[in-house]
This record gives sequence, structure tokens and C-alpha cells, in this order.
Amino acid sequence: MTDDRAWLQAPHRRYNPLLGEWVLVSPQRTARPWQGETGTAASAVGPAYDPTCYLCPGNLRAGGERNPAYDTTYVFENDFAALVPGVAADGQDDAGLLVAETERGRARVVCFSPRHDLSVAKMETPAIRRVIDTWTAEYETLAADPAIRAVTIFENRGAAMGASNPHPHAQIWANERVPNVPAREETSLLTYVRERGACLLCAYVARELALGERTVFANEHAAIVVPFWAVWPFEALLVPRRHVASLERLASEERDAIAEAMHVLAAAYDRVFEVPFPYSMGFHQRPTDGEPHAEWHLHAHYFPPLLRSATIRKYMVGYELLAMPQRDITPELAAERLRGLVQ
Ligand code: H2U
Ligand code: ZN
Repeated sequence: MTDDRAWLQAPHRRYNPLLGEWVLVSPQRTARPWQGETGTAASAVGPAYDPTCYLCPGNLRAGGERNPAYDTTYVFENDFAALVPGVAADGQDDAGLLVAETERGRARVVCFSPRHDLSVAKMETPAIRRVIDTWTAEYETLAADPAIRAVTIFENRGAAMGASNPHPHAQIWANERVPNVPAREETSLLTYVRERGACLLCAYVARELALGERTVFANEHAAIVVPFWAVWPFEALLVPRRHVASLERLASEERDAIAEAMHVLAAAYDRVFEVPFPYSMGFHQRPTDGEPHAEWHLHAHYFPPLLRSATIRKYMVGYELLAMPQRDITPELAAERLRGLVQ
């Protein structure tokens, strides 16, 4: 079927209402020759247990502690934490130019499974559900700390995204103050409610599910789309269909639905180039400052770097560092490709 929207084939820019910024889309550019780096494909995963892995059960970590013989999920305080509690409040503001302030926080590591060789794509949905339950418990514990006002749960998968270890794991960084990106999203969500009387993400997901062209997968309680404003080639947004602000407010069947959606997306990703697909993913949810934050709608972003093969990745360089993000393959084509790989 031909699409009669001529602008779709021409260079155009699209608005990201969550961040309040634009992305340049250049669909005509996908035919250009590639003479840059080819790199090497992400290597295959190793054995079920690796005696040299610092996340495997029973092993010694780099920080000197020994992991227990865990048989489900396992959480520990990051031995090399970027954020630590007990920092005395201090800082400076020199004419609005040299501005700094101390930041308290915590950093945790969450192992998804004792199995070194698993990934979200290979794990069964009930095991992913246990990971979601573990994240939820961590979120609630950190939220109860009056010094913590924001909790960021994220997974770096694959060496291409800086993951230090193939053992399936995520990190949790908890801050005294809401970090840049969720702070911008909060402003956008609040503005949308004020101007249009609706939740931006409730309205967006309903619109996408009705259109279908950027939908990758949907079940009763969760939807995955390649956002209209996606920057990364195969970027995806996972959203609970009900308006819910944070993990601990999800019903049991909603957690199961999110676990299924996470599995489906990770498995589809691995089929794109027939390699373990690297990505960074993570959740945005309400700040933990004690306010209700009814404006918040929990969601997860997936940012995978691969572009045209297992070895050709997108870089955020040049124009993107100096001006604005840019993409070649349209979000519609990326969604079509991913949708075709959902099993
Ligand atoms: P990444 O693979 O996403 O980098 O996460 C691994 C984290 O595990 C990383 O933040 C921590 C690193 O500081 N880590 C420990 O806490 N203990 C160790 O023994 C090694 C790594
Ligand atoms: Zn391991």
C-alpha cells in the first residue's frame, strides 16, 4: 500500500513531546554508501556458570564481598557506587557561572538470574516477572528514604552499550534530586495536563494503537511502539495501558503483561541481525519525594545502537552533538521490521 503523505519521504523534523525537542528525519538518506567502521559482531554468550564472573552465585566480587548461592534474583550495593549516602550538604554558586552542589544517593546492582548465559530474550516470562517484583521492592525501599527523591532503574546490555559483564543484570541509581531527563519529562507531562486536560502518554498510546503503523506489540495491559519521534534506529517505548505512576502501583496482571512485553521485544531485537542486540533500557516513573505525582505515567525507553548490521551502529556525533538528533530509517519502517520479528 502506498502512503500519500509526501512529507514522509522528504527531510522533515518531528517533535518529541516528552522531551520538548525535535528530531531531524532524513528518509532519502538510507541509500548512501557506507565506508566507515565495520567492527566485530557481539560475541555469543558463555557458559551457565562462569567462575571469573563477579555476578555469578558464590563468586567473589571485585569489591571483596562474596555473592551468596542465590537461586532467583539477587541485589547488592554497587561496590563502585556513583552515588553514596551521608554526603554533607555543600556547594557553591559563583555568579550563576560556577555552580555546584553535593548530591546524596545510592547505587544498587540487580542480578536477574543465577544463570550467566541468560538474557531477557531467553528468560521465561515468570522469571522476568520476578525481576520486575525485585525492581518494585527496591523502588519502594529507596522511596521510603527521605533523602531519595528519584530512582532510575536501567539495564545496559552488551559491550556496545558499556555493559561490563554479560551476566543478566540491571543497575539502580537513586538520587537526592530528580535527574535531567525525568525532570524534563515531568515538565512536559504537567504542561500537557494543564493545556489539554489529559495524560500525554495515555493519549499517545491510544493514538498509536488506533493507527497501528508504529506498534510493535500489545497485550491487554502493555504496549510497545517505535515512538513517532524515535532517535535511535530501533528505539522503542514500552507503556502500561492504564495510567499508573510507578512500579509499585501496578496490579499483578499488569506486571505479568510488562514481563511478557519485555520478553517479546528483547527476543525480536535479537532476531533483527541474528546477534544478541545491545541496548540501554530503563524506566521513568514518579519522583519519590512524597508527593502523589498523578501526572506521571510509568514507561520504559529502549535505546539500541545498531543501525544497518550487527556491526554497523549509529553514532551520536557531529550534527547531533552540535545541533539536534537525526535519523535516516523512519520509525514506521523500524516498527514494521520489529513487528515482523515478533513471535
Ligand atoms: P554495568 O555492566 O551496567 O556496568 O553494571 C555493572 C555494575 O556492577 C557496575 O556499576 C558494579 C560496577 O560498578 N560492580 C560491583 O558493584 N562489584 C563488582 O565486583 C564488579 C562490578
Ligand atoms: Zn555470571
